[in-house]
Amino acid sequence: MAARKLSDDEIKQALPNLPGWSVQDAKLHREYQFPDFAHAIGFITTAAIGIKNLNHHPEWFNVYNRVRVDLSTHDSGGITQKDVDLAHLLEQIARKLT
Ligand code: H2B
Repeated sequence: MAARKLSDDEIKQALPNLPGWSVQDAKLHREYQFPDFAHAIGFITTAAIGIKNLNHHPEWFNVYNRVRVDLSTHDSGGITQKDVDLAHLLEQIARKLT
């Protein structure tokens, strides 16, 4: 069964714990900037292991040292707790690389 879509209030409550994240086009959004390309790719490959375990996948776009991330749950048509959990996972990994 698809995860439950979070309400606007629930999303508003989650955002203060995710500095740098916002809602853009009904997705959790953040842009990371790393020291260089190797760190950006390091972020993507390190995160891939956790993403595989969560079985929840980001939309992301890399240009040189930047990675733009957009999270939503396609099966549910919006933002769910899975997206919030994935955002926290990405934060933990990015913190070590920025
Ligand atoms: N990732 C995202 N972002 N949204 C989904 O709805 C989704 C996913 N669905 N990863 C998962 C895989 C689903 O297809 C499997 C069957 O759990």
